[in-house]
Amino acid sequence: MKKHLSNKEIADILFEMSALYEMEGTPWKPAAYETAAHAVMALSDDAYDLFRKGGEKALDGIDGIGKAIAEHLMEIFTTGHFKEYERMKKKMPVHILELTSIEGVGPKTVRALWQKLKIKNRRDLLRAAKAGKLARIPHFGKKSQEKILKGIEFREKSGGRFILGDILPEARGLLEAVRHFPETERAEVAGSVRRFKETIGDIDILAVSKNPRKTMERFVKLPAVAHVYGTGATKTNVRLKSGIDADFRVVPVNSWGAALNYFTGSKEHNIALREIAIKKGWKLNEYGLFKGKKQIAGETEEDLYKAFGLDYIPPELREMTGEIGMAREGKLPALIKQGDLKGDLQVQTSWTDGNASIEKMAEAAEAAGLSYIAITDHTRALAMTGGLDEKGLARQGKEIDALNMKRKQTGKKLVLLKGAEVNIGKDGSLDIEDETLAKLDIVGAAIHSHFGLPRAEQTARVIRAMENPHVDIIFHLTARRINRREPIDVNIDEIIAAAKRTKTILEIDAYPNRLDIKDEYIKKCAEAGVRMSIDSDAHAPEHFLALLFGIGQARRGFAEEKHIVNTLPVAQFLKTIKPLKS
Ligand code: DGT
Ligand code: CA
Ligand code: CA
Ligand code: ZN
Repeated sequence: MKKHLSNKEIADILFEMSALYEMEGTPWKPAAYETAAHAVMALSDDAYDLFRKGGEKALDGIDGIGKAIAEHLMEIFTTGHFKEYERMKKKMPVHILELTSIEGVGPKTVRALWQKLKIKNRRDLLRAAKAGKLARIPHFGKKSQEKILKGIEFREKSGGRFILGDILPEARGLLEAVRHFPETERAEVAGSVRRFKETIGDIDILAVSKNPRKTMERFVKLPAVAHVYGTGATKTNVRLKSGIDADFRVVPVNSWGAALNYFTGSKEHNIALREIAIKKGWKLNEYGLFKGKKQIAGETEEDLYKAFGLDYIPPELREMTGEIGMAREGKLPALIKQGDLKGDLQVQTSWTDGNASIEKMAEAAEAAGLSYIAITDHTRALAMTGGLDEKGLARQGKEIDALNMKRKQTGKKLVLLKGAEVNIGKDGSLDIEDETLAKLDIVGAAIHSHFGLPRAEQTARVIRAMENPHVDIIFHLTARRINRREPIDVNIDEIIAAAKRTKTILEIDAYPNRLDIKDEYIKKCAEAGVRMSIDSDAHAPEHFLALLFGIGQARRGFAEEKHIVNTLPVAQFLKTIKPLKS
């Protein structure tokens, strides 16, 4: 192992450690390593640099990294070894993260696959599943075998695209590095990352430089760069250590706006703009907007849109879903912005499958700038998470009351609301009695099983849950996991009509591999006047950061502040939400 690992490489090792400990059934450590991995992913600085400048103290000081793990990081940075990791990997020499990225494969399965069938990676697993060998594994039936086959197929179909949540920290890290080069005059991330698309093919970065050649030299030497495909005075293509490719371009200052616009895309949006130019007898390319030889716009994106007689179109809307017509008529929505959320309506704690206490989650949410959160642990039917029954919810309610009192007395602002993530059964029934639901501040209902029901049955199932007068929100409606599990099949127009009739909120789950409901459905909800919420679905204190992706997705869905209920302050929110259903 090298001493100087990138944040992504460190995080991967920590994720592997978490899985390895889980295989061994070690208590606590899996959660601690997972939290630490997320913490490293969320860092804006290189962990190695932090260590070089601030020693072990700087590592220990990172939120989410405890003393023991800080010592292990120091071991890597000073010796190039992580003895405990190496010992465990020797016993289990398999591609853990590649295998666990398949739906239906957890750490315990990875261990059984290795011990019984010597399966090391996805290819081995595919071969074994096709040959029907998985049935040899304890507790494995035909059904699990089929599920794994489906998971692998789905994974391969997604064609190597990366989840935005896994990429954004790295893209922003690269951007920061480029901005710090002394020759850089300006720099920006372009492409699908700037449009906040849910999956990313490659990262595109643009810069203006006083010395393009020098800038390129510095870029290829960045620690995140693993391989250089090609480099020239204006364009460099590399593969990053995380496995994604990046395109880096240096453009002339007069062309900045035109280049940023061109390389932000989408391609379809670009083509539409170019057609407007042609109709007017102009020419648009990545160097500018030209009338004959004369550049008439393109120094900034703003002047470019203005020259076309269009309002400025935010990157998230540039997908040819009506944005150009709206910009022409001055009818673009005033999109919800980062920072507009005041509450979070879906938070899990160590009462079920979250990894932190209610109090810890409250602290983290307050630090993230929120002023209320609903505690929505899982319910009875999700026995594997320790789902709460009526008595459990009552006990939790008492703890929340006590915590709110204590927080108030100590001058803490954030308010805790009582809630639950109630499970929707196969027939649309709920696993908690109405009497208990009536006592909660907020009830979310969600699907966690029977993903394969036919459309009519699946749609009726969700609608039945919405018809329960206590259900305020449907959490992650389609239950998809991006790159992992297909969404359930529902008739979205019927669901939206029912949400409007029953005054049920539809959630935008901000967790980066859910983003559920997706942009297209958000737009339909906004048009139909169905209210939405943006929730983190946090299972750990650092997960509140995910709200960023929910807001990005909401913007892609043309949503404004008024469409999202948890932009309201808590008193107004509570006053609004209950009468909705009565
Ligand atoms: P990705 O990387 O697949 O997630 O998606 P993008 O949108 O980042 O696409 P990428 O990286 O291939 O190209 C970046 C932008 O460059 C793209 O959004 C629009 C522009 N672009 C690329 N190829 C073409 C093209 O053939 N025609 C036009 N008009 N624009 C293009
Ligand atoms: Ca791209
Ligand atoms: Ca590209
Ligand atoms: Zn959960």
